Amino acid sequence: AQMERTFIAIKPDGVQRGLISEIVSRFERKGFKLVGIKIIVPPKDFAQKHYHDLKDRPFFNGLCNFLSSGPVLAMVWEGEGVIRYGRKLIGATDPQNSEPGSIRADLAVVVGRNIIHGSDGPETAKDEIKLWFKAEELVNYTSNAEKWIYG
Ligand code: YYY
Ligand code: MG
Repeated sequence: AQMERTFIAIKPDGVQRGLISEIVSRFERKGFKLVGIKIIVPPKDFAQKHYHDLKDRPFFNGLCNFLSSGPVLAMVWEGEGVIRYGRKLIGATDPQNSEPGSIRADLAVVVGRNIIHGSDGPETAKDEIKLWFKAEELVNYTSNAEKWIYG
């Protein structure tokens, strides 16, 4: 299997709405492997680093204020194709356009409160994992289910 890792975060709205287990279970049941997890309130300057690509957008300040307004569940998930497929599980940025069955479609209504973040490609996955986690916070292990998931 071509194992890769992606950064997934449940934003303060998802945490406050009690959606942690619902969202974690969707990645877990799919067959992806959780290799890092923690809950933190990211400071504003940290949120600005995380969303630096969007610094010229009109919603940037509100977005960073929101991300740092409460606890965020930060995770690293591993699996074959997890970067691209994680984005499919999450759904389109605006929940009004997300495919039914996706997390944002099923659990959110507006773009500014779309409850979850996922890295959008291999480079951002690498950068975001490094920003949010120390190397020693990520674990390497073999799940007994892997031979049944990957054959
Ligand atoms: O990667 P993704 O979260 O799907 O969208 P981005 O284009 O990276 O934007 C990050 C974040 O910004 C989005 O999840 C909600 C917010 N946002 C917004 O509030 N209004 C927009 N028009 C676009 C994005
Ligand atoms: Mg993005």
